[in-house]
Amino acid sequence: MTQIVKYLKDYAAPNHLVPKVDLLFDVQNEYTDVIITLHIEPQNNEKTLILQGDAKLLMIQLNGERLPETAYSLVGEILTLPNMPTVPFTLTIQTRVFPEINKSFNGLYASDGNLYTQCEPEGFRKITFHPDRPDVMGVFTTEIRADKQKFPVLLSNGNKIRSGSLPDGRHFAVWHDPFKKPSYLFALVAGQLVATSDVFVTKSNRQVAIEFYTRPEDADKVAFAVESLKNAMKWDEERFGLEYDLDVYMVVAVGDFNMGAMENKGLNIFNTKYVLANSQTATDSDFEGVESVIGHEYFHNWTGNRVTCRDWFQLSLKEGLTVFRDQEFSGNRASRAVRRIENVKLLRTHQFAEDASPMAHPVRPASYVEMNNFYTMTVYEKGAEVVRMYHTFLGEDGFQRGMKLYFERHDGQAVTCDDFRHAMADANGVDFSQFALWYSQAGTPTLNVSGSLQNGEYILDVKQILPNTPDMPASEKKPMMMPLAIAFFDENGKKISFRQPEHPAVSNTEQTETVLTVNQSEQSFKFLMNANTVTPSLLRGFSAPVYLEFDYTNKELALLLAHDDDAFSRWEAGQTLFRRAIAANEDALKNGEMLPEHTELMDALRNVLNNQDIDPALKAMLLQVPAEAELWGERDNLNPVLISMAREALLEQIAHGLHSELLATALNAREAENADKRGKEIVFYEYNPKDAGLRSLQYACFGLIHRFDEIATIEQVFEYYDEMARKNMTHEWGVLSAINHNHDPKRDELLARFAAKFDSQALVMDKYFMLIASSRRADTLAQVQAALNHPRFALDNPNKVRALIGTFARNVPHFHAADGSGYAFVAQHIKKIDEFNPQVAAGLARAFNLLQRIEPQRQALMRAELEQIVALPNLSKDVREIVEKILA
Ligand code: B3K
Ligand code: ZN
Repeated sequence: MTQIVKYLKDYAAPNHLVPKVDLLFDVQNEYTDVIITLHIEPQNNEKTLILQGDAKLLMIQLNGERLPETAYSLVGEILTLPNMPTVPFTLTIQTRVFPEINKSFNGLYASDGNLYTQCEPEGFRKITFHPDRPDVMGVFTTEIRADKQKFPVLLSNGNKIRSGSLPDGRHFAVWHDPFKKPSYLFALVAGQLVATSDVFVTKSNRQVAIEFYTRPEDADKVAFAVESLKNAMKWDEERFGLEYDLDVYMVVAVGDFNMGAMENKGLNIFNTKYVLANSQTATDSDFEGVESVIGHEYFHNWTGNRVTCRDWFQLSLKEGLTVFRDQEFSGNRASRAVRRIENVKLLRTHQFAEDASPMAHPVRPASYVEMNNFYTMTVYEKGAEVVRMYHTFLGEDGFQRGMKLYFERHDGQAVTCDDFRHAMADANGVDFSQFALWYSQAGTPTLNVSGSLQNGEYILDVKQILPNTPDMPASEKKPMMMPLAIAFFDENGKKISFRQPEHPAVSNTEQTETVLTVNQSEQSFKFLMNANTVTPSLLRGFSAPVYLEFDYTNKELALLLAHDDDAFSRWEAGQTLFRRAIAANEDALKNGEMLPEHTELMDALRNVLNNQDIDPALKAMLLQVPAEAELWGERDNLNPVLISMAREALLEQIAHGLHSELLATALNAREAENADKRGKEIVFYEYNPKDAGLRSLQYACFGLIHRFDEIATIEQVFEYYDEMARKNMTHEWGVLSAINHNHDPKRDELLARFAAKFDSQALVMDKYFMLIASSRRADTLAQVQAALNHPRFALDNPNKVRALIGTFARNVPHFHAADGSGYAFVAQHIKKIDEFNPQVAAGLARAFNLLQRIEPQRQALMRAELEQIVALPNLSKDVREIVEKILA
């Protein structure tokens, strides 16, 4: 089957603009009729109008006159009208859609009897006909008519300008959005929902009504999201000078949603997971997720909605920038340093893996078959790193000058990543032409660095190595421009001051840290300093999204781990020690030898645990061993189960070697968390960043301690589970996660109690399914299969699928089981789910990403499953695109 590939190089400006759109939604029981009136302005005397639509077409009128069917043709999703006027005209089109049977959660769909829309990127065409491309922007007025009892709440973008009753127990509401917007930002919600209201007063003293819509039984879980929104609104005014522009900001929570949330103008629609949180049902990291997604969607109002993308290739223009903004915002929680490490860990675990896979693509993809497949870690997270590099080069003031110019030039427009880059360059008089390569070259660069000290002169040699990717061989790639932040430490862990003789601006200045501009394949940098031994601290703050190679000794790494004042570099030193220890374990396991002892690592960790000056949240991060996917790197012929065993073995070595230190650290953190609560009437331990840090440290330790003695552990946990569960969900989850791999039947009993207690809380049931699917126990696949029949599991609910099947697909020993049972299970569900929700199915298919780099036996098993999938006659283009790339 041939797929239609769209290319960036084929972009052409639209031949018809649609500056005004009037919509009427007539909601009936089994269907909804949609009448759209497009006010069309032809460009360049173009007569042929092309519209996109994938809805049942009932009729078309040109300037109010019905068109005969001979006046147009509809082939697939493309409606061609050949003889249209070359002066402005209106086209009125009626379609019929069936939301109750739409389980793709794309376009207009029903969930729990209510109606919701999802239009980004190309869902508007599932509702009606329109050019449906982001560079065609218009002012929308939307009328909704529906039964008053069944649909008491009727919402769309902008401000409500009229509402009232209609005959037969029906009513209507008319919404008008004064801001021009692309069709992907259109939204409609109708149903039985309650509003939690608040007010935000903007810096220019305008009152903005805040309304969060939920099911009545969830209204007790929105307070934190409302607070987060107000914080985000304030933060954007203070940091970026950006103010909200409508009179109302609405957020609607829905349990059936393909992703996290959607930034529709004035009417965000959210997955319940990122709105609903109270301490009984949500963990600290759930609270943090709510805060950052609420911030993210709000920040889109300027970076995405006011200035949008010219075409979908430019997606990172809004997503990379908005992720950068939400990362900067998530300010309440822990320290900046810890947040930075969390973001880097996410990038390196998932984006680096993507970059090393057949799905690798540049931050601005050059082609796609299904745009939904490109809402990726590369576009979002690497895109945010690209924005961060501008910031690192320009500093906060220079970056803000660039942002200001960007809005001055482009407010109300649909633009490109180049427009953003030009604004950054022009506002600062900096040449960023080489920097454009970040948007066109895929793959993770490697910086290979070496250093030598002679007579007070330290030379740092930097080589830049670019990888082959499926779209481009390394030989065609040009060296990239990136900031390399560095400092130097002496043998006592003190920072060394230095001069850069070759750097005219600062050649006489004593510095202790600097940012180098790397822009060639090989470069040397010279530093003058008074020192005998030098340990460089490189890529500080993770100043560029690259692999860094430097031949540190373990002793040097231990020095950095103990003394580096850059939290990322400090953490990274520890990570390198972990990686080395795991690699050594892997060799030993492969050769049937005794595991090495890792004395330097153990000593370094002991120092970390005993160091009372380290912030608890950072200490928890320092104890985290790299994730499995981080260990795969760019290796070939890999056996993921062996690597996983080597990693598990290290965890057990740490548990045994540092048992008493871990226990003392955990108990101290627990004591610190309890201290200020004694004697107070506390129902639940509430989320706050300080306590969250203390809790993350407790469970970082307990997760290890529980490996010390499985049998004693489960007995103890059985005793104190209720006490912990009474405190809050973070404790309850922490305890359950720590014993989740335990083979004792008491583990099953605790999980069953947990499920029974939270039977009516959908989001907590997701946690139950995650526990089942992430266990390393031998019977996990059987338990996952049984869970499919649990009354609270639903294959058509994306959160449930991700919790159970998605989690299982990341459970390395089980997904990669040598008999292929894990592959078969996931493949079977990809096929089933693809029949009604291609996006969710395509998400699962990415689990097979490792195909080309896995050892031959597993590779054959994986391949067999994938070949069966591509052979399906009705396979969606979403899954087909992913699977064909993996197999290619
Ligand atoms: N822009 C949406 C994502 C839409 C995904 C479509 N498959 C949410 C966000 O990034 O804020
Ligand atoms: Zn976004």
